[in-house]
Amino acid sequence: MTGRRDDAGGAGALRRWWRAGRSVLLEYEDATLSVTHLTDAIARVRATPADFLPRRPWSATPPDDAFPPVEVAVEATGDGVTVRSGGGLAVHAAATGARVAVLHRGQTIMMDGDGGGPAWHADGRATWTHRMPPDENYLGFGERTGLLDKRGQRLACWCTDRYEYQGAGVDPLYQAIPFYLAVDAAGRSHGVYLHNTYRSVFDLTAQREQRLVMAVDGGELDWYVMAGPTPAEVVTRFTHLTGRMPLPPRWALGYQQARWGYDSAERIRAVAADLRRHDIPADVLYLDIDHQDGLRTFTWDPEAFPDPAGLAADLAADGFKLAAVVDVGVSHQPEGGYDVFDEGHRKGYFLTEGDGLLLRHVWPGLCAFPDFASPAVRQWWGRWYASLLDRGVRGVVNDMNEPAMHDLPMDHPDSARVEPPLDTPHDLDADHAEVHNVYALLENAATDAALRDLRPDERVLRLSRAGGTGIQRYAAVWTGDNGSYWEHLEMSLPQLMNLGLSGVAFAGADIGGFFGDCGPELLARWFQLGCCYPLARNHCARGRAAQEPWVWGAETLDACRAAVRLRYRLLPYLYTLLADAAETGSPVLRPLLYHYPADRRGRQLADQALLGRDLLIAPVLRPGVTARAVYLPAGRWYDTRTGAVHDGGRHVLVDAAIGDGLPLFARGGGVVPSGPVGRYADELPLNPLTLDVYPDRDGEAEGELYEDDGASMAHTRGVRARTRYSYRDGVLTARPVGLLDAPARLVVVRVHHPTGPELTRLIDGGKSWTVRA
Ligand code: MIG
Repeated sequence: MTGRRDDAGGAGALRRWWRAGRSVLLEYEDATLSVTHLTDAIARVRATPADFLPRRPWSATPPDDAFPPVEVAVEATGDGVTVRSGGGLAVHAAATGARVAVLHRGQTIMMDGDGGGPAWHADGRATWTHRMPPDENYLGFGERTGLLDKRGQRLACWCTDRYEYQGAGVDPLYQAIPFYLAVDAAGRSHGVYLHNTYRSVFDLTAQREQRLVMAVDGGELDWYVMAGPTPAEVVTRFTHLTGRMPLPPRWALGYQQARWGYDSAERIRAVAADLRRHDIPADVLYLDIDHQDGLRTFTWDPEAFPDPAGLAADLAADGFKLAAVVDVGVSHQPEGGYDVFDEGHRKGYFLTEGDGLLLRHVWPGLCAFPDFASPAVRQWWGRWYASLLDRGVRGVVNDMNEPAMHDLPMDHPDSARVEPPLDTPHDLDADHAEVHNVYALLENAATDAALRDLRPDERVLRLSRAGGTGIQRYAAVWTGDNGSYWEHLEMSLPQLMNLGLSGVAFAGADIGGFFGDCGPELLARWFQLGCCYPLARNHCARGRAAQEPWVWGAETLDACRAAVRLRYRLLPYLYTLLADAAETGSPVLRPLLYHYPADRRGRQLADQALLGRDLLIAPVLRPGVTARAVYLPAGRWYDTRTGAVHDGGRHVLVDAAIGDGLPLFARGGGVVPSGPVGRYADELPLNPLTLDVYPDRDGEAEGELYEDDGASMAHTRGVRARTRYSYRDGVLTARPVGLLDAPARLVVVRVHHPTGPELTRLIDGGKSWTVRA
């Protein structure tokens, strides 16, 4: 490394610059800077005191050349060099220090203040310091504890198994996504993605000095800036860069029941029967590590689960799908008898330490760990998923993939969580310091490739605990081992909203909390909120109090059932949101700021959320509460429980006893599709379709419905349609957009008139139609 000083070395003065392909390269005394426009609104900035590093196969972004060419204008003055796209995204590199300012359409959106810019430190870390304007808010950052805005915090990106995590300050958790969305006082937004898989830290604590520092432990200073100006545009651009999710099966939106400790086929059957008996709609049951033989991955306990295929078939006849857990630790059995270990060992597929295998403790005892950096290992790992799918399993959960491991046996009192040493070698000449944050991502890439191969025309539910940037391409995410505390109920909302802004639209927290004992009131409230999570799964740790909806008596059961039924009623709306996420990356659960970025009163709110554009939820997050204040942004809002109509831009106080159900508001201007409630998601056809029309102040409303067979990959079976509804001058019109084949069926149109009774019409709907209502 040239030009490194004792402590921090900067870039020095600009010597010369030139265009190299689609990049502009700037040579400073002690570093080189590169500026590359990938689209009109996305630019990449890299700086190095040495040579630029080659692209890694686990990069979450495509190679620069994969983007269509962009015209840029370059302008050099005494101050430095400006590279500007036709779309008005300008990157200005200063004449000294490789300090960078970013402008969008003439407005400065990022700035390196004094002492800003890139620096390389004697300890091997590198930092890039930007200005942190006092009125800017910072969201995203993947999966975090705490509230929405991360000003004042220090956030590390390092996939970490947080067994029994508590409180708001715990950091980091399982997902490492070094991305943030910045929103200024006027609501103008931009995003920054730090393209580096080593441990990184965003330091937003220097508020007085107005400094935001990005630090990396290794690799390169390499970041992308995405212009808005709206948060939605930033998220769309970030997911354009890092990928979007394939549409999951529609049933994955159904209620899901799990528990570590459902340890026999009989228990699973009993839970299924209880769900049906108590009239709780449900779609998915989970097999935790309890189904495995000796807790070994990809095996079945022959006594507790003697006939998995028979179990799956019986459950399927009742509308249930089975999902099963996969751990990355492979039981070390040198004496033979466990084919996953035998084969992996023989082929040299496990991580090593010195001359031997890297062995640590997980549930089955000492374990070896696959090296997912190797394409051959990924292919091999993927094939084992057949041992689940061939027995009727239709969902997989990749757990313990941070990777999680202990130094001593799990039941030893001094057993502590450890990590592979940072210098553990991986394939492609990498070490663990570089691979750690993509270890789970690469496992999920293996799972994804295998499932597409094993089930080319079936969408399989995939869930992962750990992951990194772009995990949404492969799996949904749950927020790991939370607890049965009110604080965790509250935290789940900002946690999932920030995940959504970070590209992970399909995610959920364990309903009821994983650790701790959930009581009736907390359970009921958790169902009310949890049934609005993109992924709604009740899950509980082994040995803790049961938390199925029926364990606390009639009142709790009724509240839980009502919450689940509301979700099933809204499945057409939710599925459309998932289709939108697959197409544009838009989150399902959104902070108010997503649609109202300039609204100062709404932008920090973490105790209410938008479910899509047209519904606003205001859950109760504290015990003993029977009413709550709800902030409604500008416009007209309808209380869906009472029919009351409010003008937004202010707070309203609403009844919120448990029996009142979830406070749920509809946006004036929206059309919300819903359907009949079956015992499981696909039991009943969407007939009749109900359209709730909520006119805005001008008497207008709009909405969309996406539908398909809900299960095939290639959309080969049944309908596939997107229909747009628009209401104006008392007439509702349905028009197909893009796709064809909206089926003929009954449609219940309910126009909510703020001044008169609501109007209901029953019509024969087909592809396109018009009705006066
Ligand atoms: O260290 O498989 O987050 O959902 O039930 C605990 C047992 C291991 C952690 C997962 C949790 C799962 C549990 N696993």
